[in-house]
Amino acid sequence: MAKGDPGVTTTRGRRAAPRAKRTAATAGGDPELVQLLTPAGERIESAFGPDGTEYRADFTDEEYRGLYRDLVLVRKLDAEATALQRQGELGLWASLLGQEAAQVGSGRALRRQDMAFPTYREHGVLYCRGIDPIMPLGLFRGVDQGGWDPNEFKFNMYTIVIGAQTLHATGYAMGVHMDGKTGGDDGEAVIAYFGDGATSQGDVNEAFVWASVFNAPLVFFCQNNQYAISEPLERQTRVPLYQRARGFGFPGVRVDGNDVLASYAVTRHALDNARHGQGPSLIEAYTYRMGAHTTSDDPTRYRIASEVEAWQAKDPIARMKTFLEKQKIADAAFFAEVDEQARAESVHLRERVLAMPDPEPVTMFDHVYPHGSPELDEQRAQFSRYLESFEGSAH
Ligand SMILES: Cc1ncc(C[n+]2csc(CCOP(=O)(O)OP(=O)(O)O)c2C)c(N)n1
Ligand SMILES: [Mg+2]
Repeated sequence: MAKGDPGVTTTRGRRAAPRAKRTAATAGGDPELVQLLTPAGERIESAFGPDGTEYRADFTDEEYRGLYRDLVLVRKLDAEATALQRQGELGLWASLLGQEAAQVGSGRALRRQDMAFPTYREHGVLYCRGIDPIMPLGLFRGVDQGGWDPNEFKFNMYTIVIGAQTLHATGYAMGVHMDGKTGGDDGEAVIAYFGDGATSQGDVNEAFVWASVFNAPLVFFCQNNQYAISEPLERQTRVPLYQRARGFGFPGVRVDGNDVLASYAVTRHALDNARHGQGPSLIEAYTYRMGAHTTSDDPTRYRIASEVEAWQAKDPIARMKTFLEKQKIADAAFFAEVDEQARAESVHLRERVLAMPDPEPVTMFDHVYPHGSPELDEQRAQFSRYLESFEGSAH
């Protein structure tokens, strides 16, 4: 890792973790889980992965506050989108509630040159990539295809087909490697997001094989939120998901996905290994989908309230707030200011969603190919004639 980056070394201005040597194991945590911030907001100095890698993350106070701000903003924007769907303004919404730390931690660990391949739930990563959060709302409102330029933001389009983006990411990462863009600190790494359910897909297993044997600079980032719609984790696997990596020939690690600091540290480490030519790895971010699968799902049909309550106690934002308060890194005025920013941004988001114009039906042909095609031109003309055939048509 480059000098001066969070998660590397303790340099001037950075707040070192508390002196006492506490690791995940000594803190009474799960030794299988890399954790740097407990649900009670207690900071752990370092934690070890299954291959003995030591993970630490030292941030400046400003960086800690920045991560907290990201978490709160992302949750608020997500809540606003859910409300907009309930009021009929979006066709559907896939909420990230509960998964903010996994997404903000990994999203902030990306360097500018790194490329990300999301599913349909990565609104927090999208936010970290600097994309206007209005963009996915256009997609879920059904008025555009998402709208952002994947090359400009180094964030591919949302992918609904489960697991397909892991193959796209593998091909892209193989290209990065063949173009000689790996090997140094300025090398490019690629990250592919997917869920626990996706690990049962053929695409994902093929991606594992190809990435492994071609040494692709790729981080497989699995958010294990315990469910694939109504299917619980035990219907996907008999072993912890991170252990699957070993059979494909690359390292795997399980991180506390509700811990933004550990999610950052583990992802940064894996990305840097990839960019230096050390090949792929798998991160299993152990987390929980606090809401419904999407707004068309009712989770009370297949899971019990006590399970949700148990995860509520591991909330990613609450533990960060407790930590910032205890360490006097942030005061009441800061928390109030963040809340106010989140409120103002969500109001602004709502206003812009309501103002989104409905597209002309014929524009659906516009973005199929960059330069069109004769066949498509004919289809467009045919469709236009059809629309014009209606009495009183403005077309
Ligand atoms: C190839 C394919 N099969 C089925 C579906 C329907 N489907 C949409 S989401 C989903 C569950 C995905 O679960 P998981 O991978 O755990 O991701 P999560 O939604 O929990 O983030 C399924 C089966 C689909 N979109 N694509
Ligand atoms: Mg899932």
